[in-house]
Amino acid sequence: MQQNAEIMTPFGIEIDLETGAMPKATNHIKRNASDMRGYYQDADALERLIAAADPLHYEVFEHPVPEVPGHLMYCISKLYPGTVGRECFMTKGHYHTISETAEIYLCLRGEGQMVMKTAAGRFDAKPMRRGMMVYVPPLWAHRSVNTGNEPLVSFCVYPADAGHNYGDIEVEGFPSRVFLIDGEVVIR
Ligand code: PAN
Ligand code: ZN
Repeated sequence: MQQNAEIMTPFGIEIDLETGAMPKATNHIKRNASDMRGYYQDADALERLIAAADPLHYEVFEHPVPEVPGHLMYCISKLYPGTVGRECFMTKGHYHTISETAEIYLCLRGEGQMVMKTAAGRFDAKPMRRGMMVYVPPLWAHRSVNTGNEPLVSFCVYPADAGHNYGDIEVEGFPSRVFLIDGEVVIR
């Protein structure tokens, strides 16, 4: 058998499938409203939110593995509910740096949408709710959006060497946004 990767000792860790809590997570990424400047349509509404409380927007909990081919990175993504104007709280969204890498999101809690786009201009959105698995194929940028009133929690798995390319989405954005208008989810 060919042996390129270093031998790693197997491990198991606990994940609470109701809340997404991963007690052994060692990496904790936090994004507040003030980290989201430039992402929402209503920039003034975002500034008001920042001035009022600068609430926590989303968190990612990771128990890292080596970022080399063959390994699988996995994490819990927890996106809080809320709106900026009428636009639902969302993650920044990204392509993978190695763009030919896919990702699986298994939704554990909450309600939302996974919005996706390709560089060539295709757009798609898939609903997220407990028990839904969204498969993000290679080449699709992805952003999760919370349309509900509790945290949107997902377990994500992707190739550990994939990397995150935020710059292209900062420039291009997504062709559609997700709003809550009179209690209805509107993607436009
Ligand atoms: C997820 C995301 C997580 C946060 O783990 O990184 O939901 O979203 P942003 O990275 O767009 O801020 C993932 O897709 N990893 O590849
Ligand atoms: Zn990703």
